Amino acid sequence: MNRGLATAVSDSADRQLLTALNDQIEQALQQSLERLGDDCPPRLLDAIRYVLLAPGKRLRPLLACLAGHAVGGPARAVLPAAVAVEMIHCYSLVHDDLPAMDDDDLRRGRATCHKAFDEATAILVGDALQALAFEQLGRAECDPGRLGQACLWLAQAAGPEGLVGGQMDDLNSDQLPPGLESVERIHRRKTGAMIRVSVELGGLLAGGDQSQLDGLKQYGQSVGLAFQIVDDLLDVESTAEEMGKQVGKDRDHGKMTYPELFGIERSRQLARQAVEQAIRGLDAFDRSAEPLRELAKYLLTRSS
Ligand code: GRG
Repeated sequence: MNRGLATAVSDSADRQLLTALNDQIEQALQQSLERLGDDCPPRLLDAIRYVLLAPGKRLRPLLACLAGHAVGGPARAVLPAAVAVEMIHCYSLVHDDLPAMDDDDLRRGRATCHKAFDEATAILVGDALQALAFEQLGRAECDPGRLGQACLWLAQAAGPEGLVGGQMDDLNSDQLPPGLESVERIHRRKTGAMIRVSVELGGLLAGGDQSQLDGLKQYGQSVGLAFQIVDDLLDVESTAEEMGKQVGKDRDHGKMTYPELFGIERSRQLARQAVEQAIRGLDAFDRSAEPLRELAKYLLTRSS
């Protein structure tokens, strides 16, 4: 995603920024595992490395870093949060792929964790990544009040009222009344909460003030929604090769998705509206928020 985005933006300074952030994120992810010592069993470490360093789009860490840039803070202040959100995201993918949930064999173009290792290891990788995320965030060098707030926001976004609650409702979505309200309620938590909090943490750790954080929250919420609508459309229109994961499963499992409820054209329109709403959240920001605006527009054209 970030390489695709970097080539899509026209301004050369923004292109350079995106390329530099991409490198810093990959480096920070690698470094986050280097401090793990002998008490971490080697097979567990191998599996954590396999999952965390697999070629993902790094959307959430990039959003955190770009939100930090928008409020004028240095990337190094935000990188611990960028690593933390990617760790939570990776744990959720590993658990989602397990036989008890989506039962997938392919993720990021490779065998899923439980296929490459085994189910027990995959469960423990998820557990470990969730704990490591908070350890990483705890290493952020910032005002203790902001750090406490960051831990709280991340726990809420990842927990039973966020990612986990959204996943639970998605698994049981055949018991919910079909319609916009149900589908938005699921996606706001399952996908949206982690995307929104990535943006918020970037702004918070980089020193953003309340009105900046409010604008970033609106941006994060709407970008999360646009991302999910496009993900639903790609599940219908794309191939496993392009996506690096199985496609068409939502329909096969009777999941409540935007194309299922509204058809392709209306779903595309809803995604465009969500992107416009996201960009409006950045009205009070100057040019420094341009990469965030570009990213929101790019989401509509992504093919993986
Ligand atoms: C197990 C608690 C728990 C939650 C699982 C991640 C998840 C919730 C479900 C995955 C199913 C899915 C297709 C969700 C749609 C949005 C999503 C999270 C897509 C994957 O994120 P990307 O596209 O992945 O950012 P990469 O691999 O690029 O990081």
